[in-house]
Amino acid sequence: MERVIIHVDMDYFYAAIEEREDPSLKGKAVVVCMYSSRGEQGGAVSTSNYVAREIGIRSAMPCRQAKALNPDAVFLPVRKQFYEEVSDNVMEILRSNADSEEAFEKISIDEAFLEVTNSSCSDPGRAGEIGMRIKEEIRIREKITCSVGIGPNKLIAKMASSFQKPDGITIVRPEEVRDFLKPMPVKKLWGIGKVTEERLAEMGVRTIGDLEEHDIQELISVFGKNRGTWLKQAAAGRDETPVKERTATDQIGRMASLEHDTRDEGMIFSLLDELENDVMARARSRKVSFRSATVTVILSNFKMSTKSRTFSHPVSDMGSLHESAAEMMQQFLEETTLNFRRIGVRVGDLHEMTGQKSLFDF
Ligand code: TTP
Ligand code: MG
Ligand code: MG
Repeated sequence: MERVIIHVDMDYFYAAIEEREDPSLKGKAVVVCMYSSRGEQGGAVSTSNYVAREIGIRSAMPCRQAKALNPDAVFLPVRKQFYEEVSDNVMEILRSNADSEEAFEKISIDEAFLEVTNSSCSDPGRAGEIGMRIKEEIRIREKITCSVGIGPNKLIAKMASSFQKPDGITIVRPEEVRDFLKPMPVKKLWGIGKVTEERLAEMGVRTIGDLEEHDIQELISVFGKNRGTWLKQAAAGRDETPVKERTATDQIGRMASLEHDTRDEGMIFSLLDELENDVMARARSRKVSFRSATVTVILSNFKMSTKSRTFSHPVSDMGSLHESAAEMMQQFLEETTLNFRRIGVRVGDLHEMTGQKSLFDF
């Protein structure tokens, strides 16, 4: 049975909540700013509503620059905890529309995947009705809007939800996947960052269609086996990753800030080592092995990205964690030219190590 996946992303989330709380903001340019601990001068734009976007105000832009673009815009400080409460409510609505409690995956404060293969009888049209119902429920209960994407996998659903924003719904049927992707610039492919985009441009690859037709051997020689193969698959709209909840109890993780924003590999990798040691110590005391490792990076523009690796079997040794975490961190460094602000490591898919001897015992 062909899978049907829904991706939901809230529209201008933080600013939408602020508009809801204060109706006098309606129609005005609203900019939500993250003022760093280094004082109001250092702040960056978290998000802005669509009125503010029309005059060029964007996430991650310095607040000072946003003020220069529109001195009359309303500037508000981030109220993260409050937004998280709204997020929890929205996530409950989404989870209740998934095939099962487990067929749900929150991927950020304002977006999630839900699988509806069963409840839609594998019919994208019926999934569209579920999508409309979700939009309605969120609008009535939380008084904010969202955009919905529906596709045969997570990659397509995610890209579909940003196709029509705000308040949109986009259905991409399996037979439409190719035409949907083909004309888009490669940077729109979920998972392609600036560095990859630039390297592909040097190879004459501009659209996802170009990428799909490109010689796989050349992609592998430039990007390595994993990434090269992934690029080719993704360009064809193929993605088999399951919708799977990452619950906090099934994970052990730690995050920390670098002393200052930096790209210095010495500083980044020594903090990474420290975090790995901490995570390993906690895994040992809980007597668990793990099957996945995740590295999180928050960049100087506050953008957070994560990468994960799944091992073929549960592991419990420092070497496995260290090797995969270092590799992921190296990739982050290659994919962006920005400084790093915070980094984190976590292990997941935990397995109890009862009875059996483990590497720890040696
Ligand atoms: P997004 O979903 O990327 O953006 P958005 O919901 O504000 O707007 P859109 O309608 O385009 O989806 O991010 C969700 C929230 O995360 C956003 O409201 C604020 C926060 N955020 C930051 O704090 N910094 C950032 O750089 C980005 C991109 C988002
Ligand atoms: Mg959003
Ligand atoms: Mg989002």
